[in-house]
This record gives sequence, structure tokens and C-alpha cells, in this order.
Amino acid sequence: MDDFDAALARAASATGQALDMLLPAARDPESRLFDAMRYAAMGGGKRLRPFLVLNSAALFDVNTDCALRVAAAVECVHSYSLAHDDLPCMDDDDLRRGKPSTHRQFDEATAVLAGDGLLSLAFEILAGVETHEDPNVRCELVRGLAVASGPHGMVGGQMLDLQAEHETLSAPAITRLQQLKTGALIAFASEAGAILGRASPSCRHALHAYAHDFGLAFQITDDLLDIESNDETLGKSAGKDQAAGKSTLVSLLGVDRARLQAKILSEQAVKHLDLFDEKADLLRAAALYAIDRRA
Ligand code: GRG
Repeated sequence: MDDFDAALARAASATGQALDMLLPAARDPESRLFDAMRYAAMGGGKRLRPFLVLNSAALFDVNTDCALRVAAAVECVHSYSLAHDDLPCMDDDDLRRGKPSTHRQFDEATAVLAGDGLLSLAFEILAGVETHEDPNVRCELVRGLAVASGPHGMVGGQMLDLQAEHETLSAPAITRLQQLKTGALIAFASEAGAILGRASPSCRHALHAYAHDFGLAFQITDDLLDIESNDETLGKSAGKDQAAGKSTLVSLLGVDRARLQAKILSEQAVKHLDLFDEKADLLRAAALYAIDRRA
């Protein structure tokens, strides 16, 4: 296993343990909700966003337990978005992370509540004093995640995505949609370590620029995998964009130009890390993984 794969596996395992501690145990009367929250958030996923939190935090020697709480909070938001995205009123998907999607395993109302519960829990975790002793830092984390996940970020992007079905969008419109829907949470994950470490504006700017290009490269690769891969490898339904007539950079540019664009973006992302030393090597490797991944 090379360094990056091992580091991603370590981040996934540590995040799984943190989520196990932070998600409510299913023993109270409302245990069905807690079961569904744990089902949606645990046991699967690449844990790439937690990896970005942990490795941006490592640049500034942030305490690992604090970084893990932020990593878990980001993964709660990501898992909520997947559970809601799979609902019949959105993407209507039966398969997620290689298992039945949350509403298929439970029911629609429970999947909605599980997503709502995960979203709120994320902010509860960030606001906890164990996340950082400085309330200004906690406040900045809460605000950053709210902007990234809310109407000015992921939820806004999802609205554009729903409207975009059966519409031909221009390249700038697709890029904006993807920046909001996918890129904003990835950007928060990449900057969170700098917030926790009270890093200089230039370091934060560099991580933001890295995440911007990383997020777009990651999303183009997702669109390529949707065409080129299968349900079993992806752990989710393949071929959905084409079936829905969705505009993506792949449908607009074609496979080869889209792949080249992803490569250029990944290389640009790596360049933005030039002001960091070898401590940023895993983040550099992540930008290459974003375009080489198989799932
Ligand atoms: C419903 C509010 C709301 C938002 C949904 C994230 C999202 C917005 C929808 C998920 C569908 C999708 C294909 C989004 C693009 C972003 C993306 C590639 C998500 C999957 O992320 P991975 O590959 O998933 O990191 P794992 O399972 O590995 O965590």
C-alpha cells in the first residue's frame, strides 16, 4: 500500500471511531432515528473530506482529537447530503456506499430525519468546547460549515442541480453549480485545519485555492466515473447523469477534454501548496488521487 492509500485508510478508521463516539447510541426510545443516523454516516465512504481536515490540521500541528471532531462534523454533513440526495424526491437512488440507501433500509420519513439529525449534530460537535478552547475559533468553524453546506453552498448547488435536468448549461454555469454543490464542503474541509491552527491569511488563501481546483477535478472525475464505471465498483448507481440528461463538463466537452481538464486542475491544485514543505505531501498526493480514483 503506498503512503497515500495508507494515510486515507488511517483517516477513515480514525473518523469511524470518532463518529462511533459522537453519534448517539441506539438505546433511547427514539433509537430508530439514531440507528438511521449511524447507518447513514458509518460503515462506508472514502472519508476524503475527513482526510482533508486531518491533513490540513497537520500542517499547523493542531491537536489530533480536535481535528477529528471537525473531521467527524464534516462527514456528518456529507452523509446527510447523500441520504437526502438519494430520496425519491431528489435522485431516487437505491444504492449508496455499496448498501441500500438510508430510505431503502428504513423509510423515507426516517431518512429525512436522520439527515436532519446529522446536520444539526455537526454544529453541536463544532460548538463543543472540546473542539477548540477559543470560542472565536469555534464560531469561525460553525460559520464556515454553515456557509459551505447551506444556501450559499451545497444546498444552493443542489437546487441548481435539480433545475439543470434536461437543460443545457454553459461551462461557467456547470462550474458554478459544481463549486457550490461539491466544492464548497471540500473547501471548508481543506481550510478547517487552518482555522483550527489560526494560520496566516496566506496559508488559508493557499488552501482555499488548492481546494477550489481539487473540488472541480474531483467532480469531473465523478462525472467520468458515472459514464465509465459500474454500480459494483462505485457502490452507487452508475450512468445516472446521462439517463437524466444532466449537463456536466463531460457531456459538454467530451470524455477526453474533460479528463485533460481534470488533470490540469489537479496539477494546479498541487502548485497552490508550494508555500508548504513536505508536510503537505499527502495533500499533494490527494490531488492526484482525486483524478485517478476508481470509486
Ligand atoms: C441533498 C442538500 C443535499 C445536497 C446533495 C453532495 C450532494 C448534494 C449530492 C450527492 C450526489 C453527488 C454525486 C454529488 C457530487 C458530490 C459527490 C461526488 C459526492 C460523493 O462524494 P464521495 O465520492 O462519496 O466522497 P463517499 O461515499 O466516498 O463519501
